[in-house]
This record gives sequence, structure tokens and C-alpha cells, in this order.
Amino acid sequence: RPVTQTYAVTGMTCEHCVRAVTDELSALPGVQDVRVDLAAGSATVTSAAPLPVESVRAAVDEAGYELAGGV
Ligand code: 9UX
Repeated sequence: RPVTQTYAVTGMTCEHCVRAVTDELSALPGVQDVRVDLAAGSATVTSAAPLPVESVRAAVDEAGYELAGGV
């Protein structure tokens, strides 16, 4: 069944940042839903199976932001 995980993302300061992170995370294989919370600095990702954290980190990096901590 789907897995939902919330990650801390640093560096987002506007809705364009939110869009960039949302788009990159949405492109990962198996991702079904992405909710990015600008105020909280978080991204909540629902996927068909658990995502490798390095895939999530790479997607956030690609968008121009950083995954905080190891999650
Ligand atoms: Mo505008 Mo959000 O440069 O980084 S996209 S603040």
C-alpha cells in the first residue's frame, strides 16, 4: 500500500520554490502525491513503495534546495 513520508527541506522562500520542489519530487518513480509546505519547510510524499532517501535528496538538490538531516 502507499507510503507517506515527510521530509525537511531547507532554502524554500517563495511559491516558485514550492513549485520547483513539487515538480522534481513528483517526477520520481512511484510518487503518487506531493505536498510541500512552505511555512513548515517540509515536503510530504506519498509513493507506491518506500523511496530511497538518496533519490529524494537528489530530486530536492535538482530543484535547487536541500534535504535537511538524514530523515
Ligand atoms: Mo524566487 Mo523562491 O528566486 O527561491 S524561486 S525566492
